[in-house]
Amino acid sequence: MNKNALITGITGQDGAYLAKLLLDKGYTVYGLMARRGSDGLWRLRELGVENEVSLIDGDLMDVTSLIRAMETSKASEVYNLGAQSFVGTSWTQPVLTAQVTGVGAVNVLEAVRIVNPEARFYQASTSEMFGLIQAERQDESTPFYPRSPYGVAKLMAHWATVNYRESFGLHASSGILFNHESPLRGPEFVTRKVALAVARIKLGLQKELRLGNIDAKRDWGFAGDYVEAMWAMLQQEQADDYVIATGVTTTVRDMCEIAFSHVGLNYKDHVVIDPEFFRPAEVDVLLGNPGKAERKLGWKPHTSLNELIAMMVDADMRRLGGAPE
Ligand code: NAP
Ligand code: G4F
Repeated sequence: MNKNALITGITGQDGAYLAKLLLDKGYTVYGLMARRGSDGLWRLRELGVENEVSLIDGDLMDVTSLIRAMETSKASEVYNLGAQSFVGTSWTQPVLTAQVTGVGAVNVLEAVRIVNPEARFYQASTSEMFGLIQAERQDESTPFYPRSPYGVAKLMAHWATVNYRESFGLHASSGILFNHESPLRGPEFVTRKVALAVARIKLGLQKELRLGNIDAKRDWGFAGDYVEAMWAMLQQEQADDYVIATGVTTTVRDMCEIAFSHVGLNYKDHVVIDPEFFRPAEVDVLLGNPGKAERKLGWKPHTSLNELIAMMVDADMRRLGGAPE
């Protein structure tokens, strides 16, 4: 095995897990890194791979930097994970979201087409595209109905991936991934927000946790399991699109119950509903059907929501200096 891979979004949650997976498989891993003031390498450091990857300066909005990244990396597999990925922010920064999350994907596809059209391409599509769901369990044939500027931008990127496959014959696949979480999740997303608050409350550092719509339901899996599906898609002879999910949906409320009870607390004593965290349009429920991925990729999730939330709370307890439960 002597393959080169390029990952955009390598400093994000999935980028870090995917980098580790590919390194373990013997790949030489390059990552596109946008210039930032703060330390962007903490996730790669936590997984012990900070010094194993080669970072290339670049930005999804600058196609010339992507062409250079393709030339430098000589990648035969390109994973486009970079995005403005927080749904809430997409209402306050819709144009940036469209540029990074939507046009950014087209920029990567163009760089692949120009520099090495033989390279295999993965697009990080999302269950947010289903939005106002048109079927009780969403699969690859369920119509899309995005409910946020983020969902709209991702839909553009998704169809661009399909279009480059059909127009130019690129080996371009799209993973329609449902929510996936981990101890490396950004603190703005609800599972990590809850895990961090639970750890802080348990250690006496905070008393309440302010949340928005806790009746929303999500199909939550573990990011470490989901990056295996990304890799598997690019190993197929034919490029295609796949739903990646657990097939189980849970309310934010019940997820809170799991997290608080893990450390012997009752969520009802601490959760406060705050209108600030409600969204202009909500995705009420998501529930995926990963049957195609199981049949064609041999992929299955291995981590239950209880295990996942326990792992996240324990990691935050450890980071704060408390003993995990
Ligand atoms: P994440 O933690 O937010 O990571 C996003 C990455 O994109 C970060 O490395 C970020 O770098 C990078 N990025 C942002 N703007 C950029 C720009 N202009 N140029 C280059 N890089 C830029 O997201 P994630 O949870 O790992 O998700 C990975 C991908 O899967 C995203 O595309 C997301 O939309 C999609 N997705 C996620 C889920 C999920 O549940 N996690 C589900 C479906 C799809 P900085 O940190 O330096 O800004
Ligand atoms: O954790 P969330 O912010 O994730 P959301 O909006 O489902 O998006 C995530 O999953 C998508 C896949 O479906 C990805 F494409 C996307 O990039 C991202 O990774 O919110 C989950 C639910 C929402 O219904 C939200 O309204 O939790 C609800 N919620 C209730 N209170 C909250 C809060 N969400 C956040 N972030 N913060 C709250 O206080």
